[in-house]
Amino acid sequence: MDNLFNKKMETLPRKEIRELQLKRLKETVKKLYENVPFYRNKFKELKIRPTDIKTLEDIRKLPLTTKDDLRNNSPFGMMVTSLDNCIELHASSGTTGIPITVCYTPNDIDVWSEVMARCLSMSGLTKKDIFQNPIPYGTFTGAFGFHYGAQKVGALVIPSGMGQSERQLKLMDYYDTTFISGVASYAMRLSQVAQKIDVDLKKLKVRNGLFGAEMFTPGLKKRIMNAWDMDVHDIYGLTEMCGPGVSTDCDQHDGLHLWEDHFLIEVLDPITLEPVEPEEEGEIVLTTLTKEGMPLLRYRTRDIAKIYDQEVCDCGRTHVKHTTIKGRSDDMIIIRGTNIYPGQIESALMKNQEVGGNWRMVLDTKNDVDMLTVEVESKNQLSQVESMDLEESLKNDIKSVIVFTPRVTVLPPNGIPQEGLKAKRVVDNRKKD
Ligand code: DLL
Repeated sequence: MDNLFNKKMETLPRKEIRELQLKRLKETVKKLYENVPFYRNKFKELKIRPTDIKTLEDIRKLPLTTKDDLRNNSPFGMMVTSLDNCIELHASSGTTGIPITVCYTPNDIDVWSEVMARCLSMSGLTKKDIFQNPIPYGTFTGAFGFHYGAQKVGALVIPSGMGQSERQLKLMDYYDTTFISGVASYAMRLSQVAQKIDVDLKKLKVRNGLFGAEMFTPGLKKRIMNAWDMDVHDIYGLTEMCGPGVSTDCDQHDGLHLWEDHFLIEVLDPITLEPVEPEEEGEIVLTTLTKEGMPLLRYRTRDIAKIYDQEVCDCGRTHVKHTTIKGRSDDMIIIRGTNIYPGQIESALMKNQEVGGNWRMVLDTKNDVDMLTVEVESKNQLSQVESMDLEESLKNDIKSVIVFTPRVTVLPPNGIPQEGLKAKRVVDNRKKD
């Protein structure tokens, strides 16, 4: 209970959470209807008015919002307030080249700092910590979200930015950094660099890490914990909501608490768009409840998870918990009739202690048959025979989760090219008809 940043709100009885959500949902709906032509038109198509929202269940009457809707109204068409009232802009680049742009009012920044402070406190951050933030400071939301939240907790923030892994490790040593943040795969990359330059991570003072921004399986989490000898928490978020700060796992490490006073979660079947049964897996759909700049109704995240049907967690928090994100529905690949999520492959790989930090799936077509090759770095340099043995055993491990046998290629440490901020787990070179 001592790591609650905002005890009143984090332990608010569920009945009161629901009352607050309904009040805020009604306000959000009214604002959007009055100010955003996109939503007004949708309401007209669906023949609904803001006053039709009388209960939380009525949310199902409201239109869904997709990434394409945001792109079609880019950059500022979905805004509720004028840019004069905004003080910061962030964007996610995505794959199509049209960025999703979000502008924040001063209150949006306050709320973002608050939810981040809750996530960081939940992960063990206190004002005594030296907090190193190895994420690029730019239009990506990651660095600023952590920065604002850590300052709100009162920690000393080192805005070390992205890259220059050797420098990051030297700063950790020089300033006795105790807490680090980042993109999940970067923590693993740093540990590989440490091994290369003979830095003993266990001798550093780093004892806590909070990572996210991409698929983060329990297997990878355990890896990072062991490599650094630290406690690791998982943080989820997306630019469209605020950035990082939507949810984080508490010390129970069995699900991420989502801040329901600011975000309303639904889990829908991605095909029928109907709610799934309790504790069934589906797509997370989020509605902002307190956003001023660009509130969104029923935003389809494409992220797959399930929520636990639980009133109060052992940590004392009353906010709903969801499982780690299994993957994005658009990352799911179908090969030889089998649906595969990259997370399934990662879970199989991470069980093997000889596997290093990076891996990817490469798909191509040979004689009109889809082929899957899993490329994986070994932890240490291996002989040819050792590599072949490892390939054989990984083939079997992967086969047990995806039913058919893929090709496996073991590469030396750092053998997989690293581009961009987030790890690219799927390279699809298949012939498209
Ligand atoms: O990645 C915000 C963020 C920064 C979160 C730093 C956590 C830490 P976007 O670039 O808009 O924002 O990407 C959002 O990343 O829809 C998920 O698919 C994925 N994602 C984010 N956090 C997690 C996580 C930031 N903990 C998209 N586990 C989301 C799995 C995650 N996937």
